Amino acid sequence: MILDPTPFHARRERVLAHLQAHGGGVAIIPTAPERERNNGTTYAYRPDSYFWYLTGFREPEAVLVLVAGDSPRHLLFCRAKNAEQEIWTGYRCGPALAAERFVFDEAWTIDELEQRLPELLADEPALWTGIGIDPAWDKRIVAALKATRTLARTGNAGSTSAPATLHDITGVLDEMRLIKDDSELALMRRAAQITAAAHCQAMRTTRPGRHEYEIEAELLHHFRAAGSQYVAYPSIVASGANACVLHYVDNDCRMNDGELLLIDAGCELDGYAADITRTFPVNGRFSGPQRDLYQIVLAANHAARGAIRPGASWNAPHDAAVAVLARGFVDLGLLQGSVDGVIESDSYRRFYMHRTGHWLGMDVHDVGQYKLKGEWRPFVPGMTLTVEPGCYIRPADDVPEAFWNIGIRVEDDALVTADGCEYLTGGVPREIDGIEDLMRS
Ligand SMILES: [Mn+2]
Repeated sequence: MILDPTPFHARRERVLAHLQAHGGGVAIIPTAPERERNNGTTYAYRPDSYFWYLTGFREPEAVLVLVAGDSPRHLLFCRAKNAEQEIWTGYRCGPALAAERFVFDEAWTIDELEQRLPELLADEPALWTGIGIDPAWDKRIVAALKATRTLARTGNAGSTSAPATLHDITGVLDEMRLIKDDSELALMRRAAQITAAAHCQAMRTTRPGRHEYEIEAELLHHFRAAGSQYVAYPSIVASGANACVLHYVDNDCRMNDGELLLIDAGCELDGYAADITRTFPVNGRFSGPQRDLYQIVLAANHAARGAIRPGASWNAPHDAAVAVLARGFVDLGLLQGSVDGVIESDSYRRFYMHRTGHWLGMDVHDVGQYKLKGEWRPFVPGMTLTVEPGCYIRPADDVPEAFWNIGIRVEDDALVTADGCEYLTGGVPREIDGIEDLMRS
């Protein structure tokens, strides 16, 4: 695969500029380890998001090192070429070609990491890395610092020292990742398109008597056939009462006439997630009570979308969605009292117990603070987030039976633009007419 190394190189330059502005030092960022699933088989490999964001390099057993200072350097440790191993587990780029293709000043084999780290850390003022994420990595960092001190005592006539300061680099990287650049947005748009088309296919192929897993298979087929590498998270395909289980992933029930089907599924394309939820009738026609509830959730989605613009608070779309949902719950007789009372007492949370969105990016629940100094942060162009109001009605004596076991969520992926927000997920209908028309086609 031909890959453009330019955006990855530019991000590393930004990290180096940050180090430079904060006393210099060396940044060390490892990729994710391979993980065993059971008895000698591993999970599909997925690189660490920070490492991937800064390198574009997808092989396991690799470490990025950035050295600030008068002559900044981009360094990579990766697996050596190995003719025997490559027969079994596939191509390895090797340091020489990796340095050329991914634009590193130098690259070495991963076996040299332990020996070279003390030399790279000697006389540096600070070490920047992810701390407290992976205990195995924390141990390696402590060992490298110890080895650097030993080097300082024994080598070079006592003229060297180990870094005096240890910085957690994830906060710096989180703020960078929160604002998407053009190459990231291109991938997120494509991931959203693929996912929207898969949801359309799910709507076209759902009918009473089929099983949830058959529809999951339609989604997976479409994701992979369109070139995406993984699902961004386990797909939720929940018919009837299953939709009231927020993280239902068994997907093994038969779908019945008269039920709704809630699908929360998204693909991951070249490291970027999409996250879409649609809810539609198994038989292609919303019933009266389903329609009443659906219109309320849809109106909450519209209201939340309208509250997203630069300068608005992170919490504004949630407040807007809650206001619409609370009004709807009171109007339908699901909750008693005034709309303000329902909001102030949190009683709406009986039917809407989650928040209205999260950051979206390389991780489906992407990195980035939601508050700054204790206050909800304002939106800035280039941020991407989900908008996902819902309602979940379990059977109860004080709830009209017509609404029992209805779970609805309408989730879209939003980009904050210069003057408002844009949905990346317009490729799958969310209005009742659009859904029913598609299911008839
Ligand atoms: Mn979501």
